[in-house]
Amino acid sequence: MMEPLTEEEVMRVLTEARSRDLGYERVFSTMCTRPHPIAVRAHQMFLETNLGDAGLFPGVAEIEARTIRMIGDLLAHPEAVGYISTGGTESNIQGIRAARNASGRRDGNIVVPASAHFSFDKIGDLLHLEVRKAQLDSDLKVDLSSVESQVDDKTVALAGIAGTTEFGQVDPIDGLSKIALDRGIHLHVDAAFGGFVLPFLGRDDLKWDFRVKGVSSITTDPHKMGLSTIPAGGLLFRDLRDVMSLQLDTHYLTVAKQASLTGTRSGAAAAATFAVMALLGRQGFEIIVKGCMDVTRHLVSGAKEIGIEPMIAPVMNVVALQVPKTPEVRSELAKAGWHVSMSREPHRALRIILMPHVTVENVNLFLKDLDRILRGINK
Ligand code: 0PR
Repeated sequence: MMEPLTEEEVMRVLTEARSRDLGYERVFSTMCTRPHPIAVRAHQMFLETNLGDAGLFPGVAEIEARTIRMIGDLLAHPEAVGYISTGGTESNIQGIRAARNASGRRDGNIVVPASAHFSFDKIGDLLHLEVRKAQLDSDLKVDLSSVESQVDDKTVALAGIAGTTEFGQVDPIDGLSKIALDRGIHLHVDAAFGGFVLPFLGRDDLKWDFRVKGVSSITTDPHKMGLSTIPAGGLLFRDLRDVMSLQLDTHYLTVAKQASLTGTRSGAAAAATFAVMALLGRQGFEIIVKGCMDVTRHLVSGAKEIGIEPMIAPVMNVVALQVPKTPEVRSELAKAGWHVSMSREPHRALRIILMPHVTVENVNLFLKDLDRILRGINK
């Protein structure tokens, strides 16, 4: 190992490295943001706690249980059971793993929308499940007849997305629920992004949470729009039975069983999530989400003024702008300091997430640069 450095030298190395990390101001490609200050305080307080051996940390274990109740309440099922995971990937893996375990199959498949996050491909690999992708309709929602045509006796779960990664679209969860109930299969809703947006939009027409009968599990990430610290994911099940299908004996820990994927896991993330949710309450999140939606509408109307249309009218604070030569435009934007991403083919577009750190001022500057770049490209 290397010779020890002085504390000052260590800090110099870290400070230099940190100075090369980007600030969030011009990052329009991320679903993360600066955590709320109270989340940072809570995180620091609970840094050394480990929910993987919860008997040693009953204080933070109780905080996690209260956090799950608050999230359950947001998802219209306060009795829901689950835990604070490391993020959407772990929550999706575990939601589907519970379904697979309950089915008793080792040669099954899952049917997910073509718009599903790539974590579902990891699931196929890890759990030995065939991942069948159902087509999207013209609104970029999953097409129910395509789902139906792919379901068979080996299907262990369906997934629907409430807030797709690339378009912010919400799948017809009630339609998926009907198929799941008819067939007696698990329906997992990936609301990794939408879980902390949709409840605050005041849109009763969007039905996607536990109010929909066939929904068995939901992913919802505090480290995205929940303003918590990384790594904070949420996984909630309607029934305890699903959590039990994930449990293994731990043999020698202070708790006899463990249902989480990771062993050692952060109590800090749970405390941070609790802190933001308790401080902001529903009203606080409504204000934040309204702010993001105002900035989203501002971006879309500004884009229209320079002749650019979104793929769909934004449902939440994710916008896919249709521009010519998308990869070129994206790299020209990067030269001007703007970080945006792209949606996949066949729905290629500039993908922009209007997180709470994105301001109207920066959207205006961005649009100016975008206009200039497009004029150059069209020449
Ligand atoms: N499900 C959905 C719908 C998602 O959008 C994401 C992540 C996940 C699951 C997986 O969540 P974790 O990354 O927490 O495991 N969506 C973002 C994306 O792929 C993740 C992200 C965040 C990427 C910040 C980049 C970044 O800078 O765009």
